[in-house]
Amino acid sequence: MITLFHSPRTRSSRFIFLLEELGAPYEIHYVGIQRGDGTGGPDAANPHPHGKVPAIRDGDETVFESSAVALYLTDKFPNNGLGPQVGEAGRGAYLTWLAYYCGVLEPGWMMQFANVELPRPMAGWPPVAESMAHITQALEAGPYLLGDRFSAADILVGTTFALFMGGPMLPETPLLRGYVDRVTGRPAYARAAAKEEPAAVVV
Ligand SMILES: N[C@@H](CCC(=O)N[C@@H](CS)C(=O)NCC(=O)O)C(=O)O
Repeated sequence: MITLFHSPRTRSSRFIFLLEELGAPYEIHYVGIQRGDGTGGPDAANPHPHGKVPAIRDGDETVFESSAVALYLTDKFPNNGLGPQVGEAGRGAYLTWLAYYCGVLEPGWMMQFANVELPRPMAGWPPVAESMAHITQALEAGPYLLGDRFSAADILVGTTFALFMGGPMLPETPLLRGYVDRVTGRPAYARAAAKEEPAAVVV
């Protein structure tokens, strides 16, 4: 049984989506986090060393960082094919997109958001325009990052695009709209959305 440490409307939401896709046995432990508006704070029940979400527990294992959690889960629950396994075609691209998401896309966006510029050889990632051109090229061949195959990498990237598309960080294009609709139109996404908030207690 996987325990997902989750806080509503955060980066952990997409792991309910992934766990639903995988058909994995899981429970959600709802935890508080420090929010952007200054409310909330770290929750003693959360095993994440920085009080963030997502984190998962599987027996004695604790896993955090979105890309690591995605890889751990798709390796552990391979049946629905959400991530190419070791030795399978597409494994290299899959690992690359998972690392690209957290090591290239997110830092680039955060730098743009904060209006910070690092000299290119110092920053380990290209500017957003360059990474978006790379992603666009992959999706044009697509329809998913791995071509025909929907994977957990699309859950990370597609749900992030769903949040930011149309805003100053991510102008909407027909290609991105189609991609986001394909990802968020999946039945597992709707099932996950129903579990996003803790069930209301009836008194
Ligand atoms: N790189 C981490 C980022 C996790 C993260 O920053 N999560 C936010 C919620 S979206 C959080 O927990 N913030 C609370 C805090 O920073 O204390 C990952 O992708 O797992």
